[in-house]
Formats: sequence, structure tokens, C-alpha cells
Amino acid sequence: MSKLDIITIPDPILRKLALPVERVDDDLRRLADGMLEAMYEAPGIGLAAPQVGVSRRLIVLDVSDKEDEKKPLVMVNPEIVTRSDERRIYEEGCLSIPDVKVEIERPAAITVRYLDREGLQQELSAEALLATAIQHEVDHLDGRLIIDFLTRLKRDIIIRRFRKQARTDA
Ligand code: GNR
Ligand code: NI
Repeated sequence: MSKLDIITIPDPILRKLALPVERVDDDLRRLADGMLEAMYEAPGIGLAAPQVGVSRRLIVLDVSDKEDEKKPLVMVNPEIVTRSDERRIYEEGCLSIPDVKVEIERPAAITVRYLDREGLQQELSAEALLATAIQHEVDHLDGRLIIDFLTRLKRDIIIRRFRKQARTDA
């Protein structure tokens, strides 16, 4: 597949509710592989389909250390089914909002149910960085971004900056 571009704010695709994937077929696996490639190249630890302009419920992740072997994860129609009462605060970045970091408090541990790349249902318990990353990616599928955790003033300042930049880049 030719290289996928990662879109940035204020592209409206990032704000749409992504639709469920209806079939896990070769086309979908090709898309997932392209997303993994774009994620590793960026580099990032996760990527959601809307970030490559595809409004479908598909995410890819890899939180392994870069010296260790790769541990790619593909999750189709992910659904967070349990959330711990314990919270953790982590400074998150987003490939669709370059150079912006936001401290976000989320459940420290979750269980996520999803279809794997063969279309089989899986359930995974995650904590630490993986739990944070999965929640960040599922937020993308619902059109939610890390800047939504800021005050409206701070969010609007960032959006204005990217809008301006998009005009000068064009
Ligand atoms: O690469 C990424 N790093 C990251 C760091 C902390 C919390 C979440 C993330 S996900 C991000 C890639 C991205 O934008 N995925 O949607
Ligand atoms: Ni992101």
C-alpha cells in the first residue's frame, strides 16, 4: 500500500463518530498494516483509522520498547468493558496535534473487547501505558481529542494556531 498520511487538526474527519467495521477481510488487514507502518514511521505508539482519513472503528498499537521486538496490536471495533477505580495521570501527545502535550487523568487499568486481524473476538486486560494508549485511540473513534481535556480557552488557542498554520502551509 502507498504510504498513508496522518491528518491533523482542524480536519473535520477527526471529529466524526467512526462507524463499526463490518467485515474483517483482506482490505481491512491491508489498511491495518498501512496504519502500523505509518505509526512506526511517525513514530508513535498508537494510531486510529480516522487519523488516516478513514472513519471506521479500527486502531493499531505497539507500546513495546524500541530496542525490544515489535508487538503490534490490531483492534477492530474495540470496546472498553471494564475500567478500574484507580486513576493515573499521564502526559499525552497526539500525532494529529503535533507538539502539543496534555496531562490527562484516566482509569489506570481497563479491559477491552475487540476483533483481532482474523476477525476473532478477544479480550485484553491492560494497565500502564497500554491502558492509556487504548483509551486515547478509542477516544479518536468517538471524535474526542486530547485538547478536549483542556479548558475551552486553552483548546481554542491551540485550534486557532493550527488553523492559521494550515492557511500559511497551503
Ligand atoms: O504516539 C503517541 N503517543 C502517546 C503518548 C501518550 C498517550 C497517548 C499516545 S498516542 C500517540 C499517537 C496518537 O496520536 N495516537 O492516536
Ligand atoms: Ni492521537
